[in-house]
Amino acid sequence: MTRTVTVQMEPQAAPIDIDRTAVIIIDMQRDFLQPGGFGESLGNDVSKLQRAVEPCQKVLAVARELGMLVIHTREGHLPDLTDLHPFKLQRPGSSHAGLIGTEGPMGRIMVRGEVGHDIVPELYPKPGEPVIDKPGKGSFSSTALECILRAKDISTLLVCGVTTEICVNSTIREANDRGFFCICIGDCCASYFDEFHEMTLKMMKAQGGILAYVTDSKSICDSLKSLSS
Ligand code: TIU
Repeated sequence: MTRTVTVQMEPQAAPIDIDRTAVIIIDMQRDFLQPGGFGESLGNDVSKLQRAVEPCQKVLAVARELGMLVIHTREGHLPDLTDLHPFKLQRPGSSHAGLIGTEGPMGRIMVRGEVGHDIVPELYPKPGEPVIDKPGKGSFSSTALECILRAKDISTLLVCGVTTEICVNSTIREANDRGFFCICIGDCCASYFDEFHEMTLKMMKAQGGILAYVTDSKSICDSLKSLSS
């Protein structure tokens, strides 16, 4: 029997088959959310990303209870930085040049295996949940994500994470081009820039949901919970 629920979204409500739907939590890492990491080194107020944590916890709890596929991603690089392209490291003329790989209070910035690279404790993956390590902004580029989604017959993605306009946006664009129906859960995403967050959500859902439909954690949780009652 299929488990289908209708979700309130913009530009319009739509049904989703939860057995073909995955929750993907993008880059909820200390490096972006906590002081002393990559985000703060770039001059950002990292406290602005905290607002996404609790809504993500709520969505995760319901998704796990229903046995949905939950996938986490982490942006970062190999310790020898061989997967770090020169432009990402140097950004010619930028005051932010050369940050990645340097020592910080949470270890080497954006390097796999370091404390700062890992996911914040509140949203830590459960055993069995795939964790995708990616060197870029999009979650499909140079990763096995598409392979995993196809193997599990996933057609719909509920997308959460940070930052809305960078890695969430890149991932949704990649997914959209690969034929996945993307639903961005707005309050489960956050940015260091309020206006970028708002405009990214607006842009995704414009033109009849050209990139993604947009909803919020309450709408998703209410719809999903109707299955367990
Ligand atoms: N700087 C910023 O807003 N974002 C990133 O560098 N990566 C992600 O969004 N994960």
